[in-house]
Amino acid sequence: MTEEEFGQDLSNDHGLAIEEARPKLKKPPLYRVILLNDDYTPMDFVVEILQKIFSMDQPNATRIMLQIHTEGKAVCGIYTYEIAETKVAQVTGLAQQHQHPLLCTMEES
Ligand code: TYC
Repeated sequence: MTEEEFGQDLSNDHGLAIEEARPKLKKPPLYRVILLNDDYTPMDFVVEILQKIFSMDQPNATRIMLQIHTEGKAVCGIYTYEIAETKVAQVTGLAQQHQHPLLCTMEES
């Protein structure tokens, strides 16, 4: 079959390129989990929370606890909504069990 018969010249793209469809993966919104200072929660308890709930080693946990103590608050981690919500609930639960007034909140990052 000649090109004349087939009716088109497939060897010339006239400068047009075909782009592969990109998968539409939206990044989820992220949330900062924040611990607030108070006058009564023991420093050791906060260091333990930072180690257990926020997976910090002892030097980092101590540094962040002191930052909260001196500056009033600090970001302890950044997570997707459900994970941030779970961290807040875990901290709040542990604080209540031990009757400490420690407050933990989250805000969109
Ligand atoms: N300010 C508390 C004290 O002097 C210690 C503390 C640190 C409390 C961090 C809460 O998120 C906090 N015992």
